[in-house]
Amino acid sequence: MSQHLLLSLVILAISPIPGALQDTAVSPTQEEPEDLDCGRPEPSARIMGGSDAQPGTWPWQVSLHRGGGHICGGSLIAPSWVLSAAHCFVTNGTLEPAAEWSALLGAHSQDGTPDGAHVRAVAAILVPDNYSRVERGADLALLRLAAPAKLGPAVRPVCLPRASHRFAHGTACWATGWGDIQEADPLPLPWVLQEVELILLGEAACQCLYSRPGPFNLTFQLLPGMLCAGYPEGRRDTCQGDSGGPLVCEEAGRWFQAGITSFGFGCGRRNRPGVFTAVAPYEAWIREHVKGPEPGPAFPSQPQESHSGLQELRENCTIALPECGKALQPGTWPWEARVMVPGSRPCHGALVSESWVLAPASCFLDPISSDRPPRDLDAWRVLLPSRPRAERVARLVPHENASWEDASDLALLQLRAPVNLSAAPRPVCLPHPEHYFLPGSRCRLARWGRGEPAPGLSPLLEAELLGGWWCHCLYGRQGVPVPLPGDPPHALCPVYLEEEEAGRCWNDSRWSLLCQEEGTWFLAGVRGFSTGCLRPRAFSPLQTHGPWISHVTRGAYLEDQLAWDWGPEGEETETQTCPPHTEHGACGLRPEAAQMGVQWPWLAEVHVAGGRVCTGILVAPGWVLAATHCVLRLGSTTVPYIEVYLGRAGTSPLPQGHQLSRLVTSAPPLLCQTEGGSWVLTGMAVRGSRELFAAIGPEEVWISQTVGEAHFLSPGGSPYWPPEGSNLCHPDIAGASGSPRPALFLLLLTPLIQG
Ligand code: 4AZ
Repeated sequence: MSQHLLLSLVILAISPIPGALQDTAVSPTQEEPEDLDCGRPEPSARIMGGSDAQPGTWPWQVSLHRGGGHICGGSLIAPSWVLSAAHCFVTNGTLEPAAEWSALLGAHSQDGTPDGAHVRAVAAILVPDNYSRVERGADLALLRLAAPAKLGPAVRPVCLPRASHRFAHGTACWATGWGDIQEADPLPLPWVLQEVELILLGEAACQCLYSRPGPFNLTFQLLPGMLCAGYPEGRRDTCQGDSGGPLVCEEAGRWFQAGITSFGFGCGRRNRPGVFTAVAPYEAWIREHVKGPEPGPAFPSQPQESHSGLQELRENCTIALPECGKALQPGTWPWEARVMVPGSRPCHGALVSESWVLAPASCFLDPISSDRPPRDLDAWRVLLPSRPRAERVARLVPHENASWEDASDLALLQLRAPVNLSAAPRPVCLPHPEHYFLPGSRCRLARWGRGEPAPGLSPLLEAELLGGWWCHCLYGRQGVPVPLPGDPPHALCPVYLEEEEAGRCWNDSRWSLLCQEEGTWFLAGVRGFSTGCLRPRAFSPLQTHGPWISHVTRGAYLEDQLAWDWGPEGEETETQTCPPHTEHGACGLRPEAAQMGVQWPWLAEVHVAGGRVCTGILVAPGWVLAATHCVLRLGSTTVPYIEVYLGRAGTSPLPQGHQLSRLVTSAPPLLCQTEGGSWVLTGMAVRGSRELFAAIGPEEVWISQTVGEAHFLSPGGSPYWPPEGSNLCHPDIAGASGSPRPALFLLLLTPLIQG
């Protein structure tokens, strides 16, 4: 159900629940016949973030089965009646046949044939006439059992509140069920009933939490007849499969059912508490429909003490902020973990919860004997910031597909004792699978694994995320559609902002990619050894591993997306296809003379802020080479705003009638034609000269490292510039020796969105 709700919640107007439902058929003073004791478990005796219940603690808990398996929870309110949620039984507006359902009573674990448990067929399902969808309220159902339940220590009814019953905000109540323990993470065998303590939130607090911007622009209007319970910080909650089950609160030794688990946005998310159907407003409806010779449900009057102690607290709207991903200063990462394995260099990883560190599996597993996990964990230590002593390691859990080359080179290490989280250590935030890191997000690289960066290279390298479309086209799987925002991308491409300096490359290093949203850092991706320098590189997105990490750790800090301005890029990806890659030999060819206009198809106009226009050369689908002196003002190191127009070189009119004073600041490049007819970029004009050219040849390594797709024509393996003595280009010009070094800029193109 949570999946469906991810996309379907809409703004709803407050509408009162129909009068009949608010009417109380019974005056608050009327007493029940004492024939049915309720709300008292035998004195002996996930949900997300909960724990195993003790047998007999919640004897009214019912499991509703269809097709042989648990679907929803319910509560026994009378020997022949179970209360549950309407949405469990209504599909596309149609009530499912009662005959398909059965009720399991008195069960603790659902593995095998549970002791003392028994099954009853369902004879009838009743749903309020005004029920349509969970988020419109009235999400309750009554199930009449074909035969009364056998009451005993493990099977007893719960007390129902009268319409006048008030449960105070801030009351600690309990929800129970066999539902998922996290989003899309079913309760593992032996399926022991889970319990979780939840705080009742007042209407104002709940509405305030839900009105915070969140994934998929979800807004939700809390309606009369609904209540919320949970925590602003999330982490403890009901989840899929708990629906229909009870939320009970103890008053004077009796347990009253305050709510029926109905829905929520996801499970355990920050500012998204669980939403329940309030039971008290439905007293009249329940009384009206429960008929028969058996005793009906008990509605004891509210114990005096709890009623009189009730003060209507004014709730303040306390929004929870992320608890993960806060760093006082970039680079001093409070989640930085160094795993010390005797005999090896430290392995860099990241703290993802109180007890778990994520790091590359290849730090710990021997690729040759990968089926033999290390046994000497006793000697391993984890160093965390601001911790006086090293932590000991209890367990190593490699990713099930851990391999050494790819995205699943991941392992989780459990610390022997959880650490107290504070400013440091503090876990990094992990993205949910649907997280969409916006193009242009500010990111940084952090050490990952054992690799050491080249000496002198700052581990604080700043990067900006390339749009998903470009990243996909540069590195993605060709022929596979560009993933839409909300679908996990195949790759994340940071473009480094700092200038490369000769010799300082990121060889021999693994890196993790941290991206910031609203001051909160997410571990967005990881990549293995990279060769080459600062060309944008593909990082494997971590978001696809979120479910595995949260399954193993049961408490990693998965955090919702915090920046929502998707901009036009979101829509763009839908229709765009990647440009065809340069085919071998397809570079350097000029169109037939007959074709109009474009004489030199690789030439581009580079428009620099301030009115300068200079010549650029298209060297790969996304890359234009330009002379530094054209792009940068003398003495300046900041790159100005640049627009590049392809397919024209100083001859075409400016777009949209803009007037620009054109000052062409660099002369055309020097091109030589090879014997095969292709034109080869041989030299760039030296600043201020129209005759002197700096040879491109010595820059081949840099260009090819930065632009993977640049095509170097090298017949017979020799460099592309003509051999000495060639009559195609004058050796004095083409030869590398003695000519000035060109100062070049590579411009990475991103599509310009026309307004
Ligand atoms: C469900 O799908 C469901 N976190 C129940 C409760 C919640 C979310 C989903 C509340 O049954």
